[in-house]
Amino acid sequence: MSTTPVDLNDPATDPLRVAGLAAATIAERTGVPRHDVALVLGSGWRGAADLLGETVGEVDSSDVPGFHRAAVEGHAGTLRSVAVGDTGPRALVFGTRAHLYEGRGVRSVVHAVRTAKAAGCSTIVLTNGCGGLNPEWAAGTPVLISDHINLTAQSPIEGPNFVDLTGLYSPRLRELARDVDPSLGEGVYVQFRGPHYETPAEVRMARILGGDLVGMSTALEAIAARQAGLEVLGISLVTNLAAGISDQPLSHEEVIEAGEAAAERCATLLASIVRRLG
Ligand code: 8IG
Repeated sequence: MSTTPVDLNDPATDPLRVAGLAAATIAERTGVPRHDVALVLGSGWRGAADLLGETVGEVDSSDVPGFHRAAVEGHAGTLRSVAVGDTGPRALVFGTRAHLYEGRGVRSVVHAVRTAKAAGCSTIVLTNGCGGLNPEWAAGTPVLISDHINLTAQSPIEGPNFVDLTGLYSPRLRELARDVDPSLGEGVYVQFRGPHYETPAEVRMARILGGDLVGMSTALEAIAARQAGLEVLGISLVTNLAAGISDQPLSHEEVIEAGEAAAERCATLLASIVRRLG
């Protein structure tokens, strides 16, 4: 089945209306009218979908208004409704995300977040694979996001809407996550546009600015989530040391491998956290 394509970038298009259409499609296709928690699974986190609970419905994202086929290898292009135990939350799992570097604009980047809100969610868990600035975080280490620095020079918020971002990465949910795994560290996530990785000089800059993690997603999504009133948990998987932190050049294959090696730990961690959100 295919839907009429919507152009999110048309100024005449209301992105919240498209999010509403997307949520209605998800409800119809999964048979689940409302969801409680949304998860966006980034590099290294995809295995979590299977561990969360029972998948009760699955939709190809290209059948949902405003979504596109995944651009990156290793990004599954489906939306799943997962029942987390008998009493746990209904989870809406986005196995794909739109990146700014795909060139479809910010509305496209945050469409999943707005769809999650329209589907009834009150919490969103944003995960990603990223580069680490702390040499003690070996590839395969999950890290809680404590705050972010948005270096994309873009915002998902349109018009004079001065949204407060204090406590954006929920202190309550970070505490809950550390309760599940006390070894979890925390860091400031720096979003670059990509798709190229940083130069070593840019990584030094990120460090001077107060960053601990560098990546190409999450910050814009978190901003849209705050605007929507969602409680945000952000977790990064360090899949590589950032450029210049180690003497190794970066490769997408290395990133995929580190993600695969860490998949089980990440999946277990995420499942334990989501179970407690019920
Ligand atoms: I996975 O080192 C992954 N994504 N910007 N830098 C940036 N994004 C990333 C990196 C990285 N690793």
